Amino acid sequence: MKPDNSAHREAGVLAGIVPSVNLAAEAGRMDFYERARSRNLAPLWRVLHGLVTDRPAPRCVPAMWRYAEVRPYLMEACQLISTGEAERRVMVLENPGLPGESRITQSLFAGLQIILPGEIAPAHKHVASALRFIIEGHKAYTAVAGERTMMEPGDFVITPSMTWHDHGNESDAPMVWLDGLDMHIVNLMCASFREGYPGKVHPLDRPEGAAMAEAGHNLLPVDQVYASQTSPIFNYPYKRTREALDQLARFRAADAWHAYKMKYINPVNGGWAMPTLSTWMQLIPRGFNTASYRSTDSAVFTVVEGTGSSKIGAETFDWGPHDIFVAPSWVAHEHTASSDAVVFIYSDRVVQEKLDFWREEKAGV
Ligand code: 1HN
Repeated sequence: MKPDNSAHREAGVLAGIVPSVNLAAEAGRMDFYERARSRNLAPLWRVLHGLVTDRPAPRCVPAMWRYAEVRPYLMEACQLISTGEAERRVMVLENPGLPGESRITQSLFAGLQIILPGEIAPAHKHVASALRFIIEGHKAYTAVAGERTMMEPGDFVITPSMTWHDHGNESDAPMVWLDGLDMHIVNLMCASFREGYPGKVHPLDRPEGAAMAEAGHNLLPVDQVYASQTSPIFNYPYKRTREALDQLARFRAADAWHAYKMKYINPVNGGWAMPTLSTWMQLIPRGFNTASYRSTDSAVFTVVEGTGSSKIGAETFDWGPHDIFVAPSWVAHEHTASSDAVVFIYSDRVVQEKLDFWREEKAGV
């Protein structure tokens, strides 16, 4: 048994130890702790305040990935491995506070996927839901549950839980998108299943545009039963999103904290488009400075258009198109746009709301 006065304890265990515990007396309890451990028992009073913190204590830190710096690595990956060999050629955006964990925040995955002309990312399905946010390229498709959609920059595309999906690039240029997944939430609950499709692509049994026709016009087929909690619209095209923001900004005043921020909704129930990932598109007009804001959902931001800067905690990040940055839980952030800026955002807010965890704080309120 190590003596209890080690630097290790100072650094690690002290963060969780109950303040009323007499540290000098702890040495005399070591034998008890050791014997208890052999029975798979541990004293709560040595860890309690690390388990139940006074406020969110994210290990995730504010960080940014500049697309100009990341893109060469995506291109290099294309020289080194095919989509066929990799299954998905994705470079994971790893939060510097969570190295080696494939996490951009404690609950969220983010990666940049690149698919070259003629390549096919083979069909599979899994419990984890995915969002795709298109960064670069044209006319590559994703097929989800038997229907294809062509993807354009700024489109928000959904792969619902346990639906067959494959991707292909029939254009003559590389296609890059951001993958956001909830597998860390799935894995927290130990609820993961995954299956590969026996063929390369899953058969198509619906025409392109079917989902949009059924659910994309504020109309739904009468008597249609929706079993899934995910929106039946699986491509929210940028053209329509951008137009909505533009029209909104013509007659509404910008919100002090959000400027113009629209949530993607599921037309079946009016709720979030996905059951585990909240998604938004935000327009920050040129010269506008959003007031300081924090919430318990760590969020991932992807710039679509424009330039600006964000103060996240003590750090300031200057950004432009395709840059990706992250604001950890309960770290105050504010944005300034130097030209009209459009930013796509996703977080786990929807999960926290369902569990009654979610909180926000608006500076000045
Ligand atoms: C996945 O299935 C895809 O289907 C992308 O394109 C990224 C990251 C982790 C696990 C599964 C895809 C993924 C992924």
